[in-house]
Amino acid sequence: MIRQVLTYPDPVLKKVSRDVSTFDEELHTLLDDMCDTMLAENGIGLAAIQIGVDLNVLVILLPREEDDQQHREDVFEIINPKITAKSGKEIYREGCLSIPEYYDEVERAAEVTVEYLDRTGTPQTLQADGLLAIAVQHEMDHLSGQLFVERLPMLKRKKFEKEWKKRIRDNKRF
Ligand code: Y12
Ligand code: CO
Repeated sequence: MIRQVLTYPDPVLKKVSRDVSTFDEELHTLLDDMCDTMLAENGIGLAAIQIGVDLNVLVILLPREEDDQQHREDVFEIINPKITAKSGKEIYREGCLSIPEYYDEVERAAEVTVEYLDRTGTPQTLQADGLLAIAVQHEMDHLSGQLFVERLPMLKRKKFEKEWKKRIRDNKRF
């Protein structure tokens, strides 16, 4: 089922999410709905808080190199993630389904190691680089109530806030 994605500055997006302790049907429905919603909105990543659920759950689905298409079976379902190692630096022009039509450059670690649980509660380790590493860090920020615009330098952040207020005033928000 497709759920509604909350948009900035919805205060729910600032909530700190909590760990999942029960790996049941309800969690599986949440994960399936998150994947449906991400695909319906043309996203490549989504955190549960973006649909109003304050649990440490995120999904990421990158397009394949061979056909540039997203294949549902490639989805990473990441629960209670912890970054255990990071290295390097990379600047990427990010976007977010909660801040539609705004993209800006953010610096993050180029490689990360993430320990997490899958939908059955089984521990997994992911060593990510490239777009996957950026996506994991972007989505993990959502779990602590942080949006990528909060990582912008002050002047860019001010410009964003001005543009966004104008957009809300003009009722151009989705
Ligand atoms: C790199 C950087 C950021 C991430 C986090 C995941 N971000 C997204 O999935 C953002 C997707 C997005 C899609 C939009 O829709 C379309 O382009 C049709 C969009 O909407 C508009 O701009 C109208 C905004 C964001 C992962 C990896
Ligand atoms: Co986002």
